[in-house]
Amino acid sequence: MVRRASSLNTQRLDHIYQDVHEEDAKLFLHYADMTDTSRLITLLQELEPSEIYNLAAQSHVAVSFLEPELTGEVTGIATTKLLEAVRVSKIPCRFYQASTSEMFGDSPAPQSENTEFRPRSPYAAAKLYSHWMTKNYREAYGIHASSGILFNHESPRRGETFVTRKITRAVAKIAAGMQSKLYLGNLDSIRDWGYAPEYIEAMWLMLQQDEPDDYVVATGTAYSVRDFCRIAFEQVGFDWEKYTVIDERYLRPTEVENLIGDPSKAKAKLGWKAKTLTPALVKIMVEADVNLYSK
Ligand code: G4F
Repeated sequence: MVRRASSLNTQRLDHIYQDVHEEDAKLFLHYADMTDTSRLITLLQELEPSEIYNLAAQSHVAVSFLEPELTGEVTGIATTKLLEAVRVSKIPCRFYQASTSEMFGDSPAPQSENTEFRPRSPYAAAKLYSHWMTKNYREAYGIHASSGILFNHESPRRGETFVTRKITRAVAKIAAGMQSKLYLGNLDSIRDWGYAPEYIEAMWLMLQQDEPDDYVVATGTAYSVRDFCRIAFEQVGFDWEKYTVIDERYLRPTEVENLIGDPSKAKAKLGWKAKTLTPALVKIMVEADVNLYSK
């Protein structure tokens, strides 16, 4: 689904999009908006999908403090609209909900499917609502609905305002003489950063199971924002401390300090295990940005 905008914003799909006849297309984008229930129903009736992946969200945690209500509408209530569309249309499709490690908030690490949820942002609270609604539609209506509780997953296609891409892009621009400093907020946060393509495979695996369920998807390893920054600058032979400046604008009203996943269940039931750990991920992302900016 794609939202209507006056200028194109689908650049990250350009590599799979082809301007060919609908029947030959690998990817077809349908105009729809997650806040429009009637459109969700007509689209489902038209397509009769076998699988639905709900990744729609206002997904930036810091922005959710500025736009809490919109975040609640799109990241929370819209999931119910989509689940309702599935229920009333009676199409026997499987449903994936993109839940998130942010739902754990300040619960002690490592976090598993049995860890208490203690959300610390409007984004996390909205995602937790969607998580519970997905579980409720599974139990109440027998819908094959699963939630993937994904820890941070990154790639060269990551949006530029998330910390990983902000860092790797800055490293490449500094190396190319196009930028002088990198301004960051909290360097002490610990995250469990994995490689997005592998996480997509885990999502798909969840919908191939006979029974729907919830799964943590993570590498099980921990690095701080400071570590990520240091490793990224090392890729181009620079000392991160010379270029990185703390800027209070990037601090959040409440922070999630420590997210480290326990992916044992995904390994046991889905046969899934992360192959790319954080240092290798940093290398992939820095190389991609160096290529981009050296051009
Ligand atoms: O890259 P981030 O903005 O990602 P965050 O908040 O962990 O959320 C991401 O991962 C979640 C999965 O756990 C997703 F659900 C969510 O949609 C999103 O994809 O920030 C990571 C950490 C935070 O602790 C933040 O405070 O980096 C810290 N940070 C420090 N300086 C910064 C910055 N984050 C951003 N975005 N920009 C900074 O300048």
